Amino acid sequence: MSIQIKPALRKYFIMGSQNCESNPSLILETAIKAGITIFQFREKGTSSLKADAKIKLGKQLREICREHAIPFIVNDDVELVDLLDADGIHVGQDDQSVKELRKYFPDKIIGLSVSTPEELANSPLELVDYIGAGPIFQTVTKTDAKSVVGLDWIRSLRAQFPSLPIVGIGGINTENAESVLKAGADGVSFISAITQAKNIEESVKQL
Ligand code: TZP
Ligand code: MG
Repeated sequence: MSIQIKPALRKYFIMGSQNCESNPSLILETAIKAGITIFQFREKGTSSLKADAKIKLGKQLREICREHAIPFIVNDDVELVDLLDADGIHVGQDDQSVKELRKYFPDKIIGLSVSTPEELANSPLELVDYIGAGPIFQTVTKTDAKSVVGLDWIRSLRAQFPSLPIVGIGGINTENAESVLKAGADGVSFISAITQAKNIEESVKQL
């Protein structure tokens, strides 16, 4: 399956069991039926599943994505990418280097988080398929998130790289998603906008 990355970034749902107050598989299925375009399995933090339980949930979510032809990305865990036959991996600046990842995964999607001009200068953009830019707004979901960068970060990236696939992240919700797209992002990524939504269908449509 060859994936067109820009349209896939449009509604990028990220989630792990630690983000969910009900069954993660049901939340994912509902979000897919409502129109998300890509999914990232991000099982991370103190209350997240570990070892076999993490793999078991990952396999379930992977299968749901496969059934609906939704690209399945794994956060940061190279072994899990292989185990789950993921379509790609997303890493931060302090994770495994993109150069190593690209050697190991010549054909998979690689996404990289970029939050500052310094990080940008140190990022091998020619080796990644997209970048995650943020946190655009204040987030309560990631306790160790970097400082808020605002919409100007998207505008600046877009001005420097007219064709780079960019997805915004951090505090993006039904109210502010459009401003992220208008600033130049190809899409919006979100956790709590869906995992905390009163009505997942309505929220995915508005994002
Ligand atoms: N990286 C930067 S902010 C963030 C991540 C994983 C959390 C996004 O969660 P939310 O609930 O959409 O603000
Ligand atoms: Mg990471």
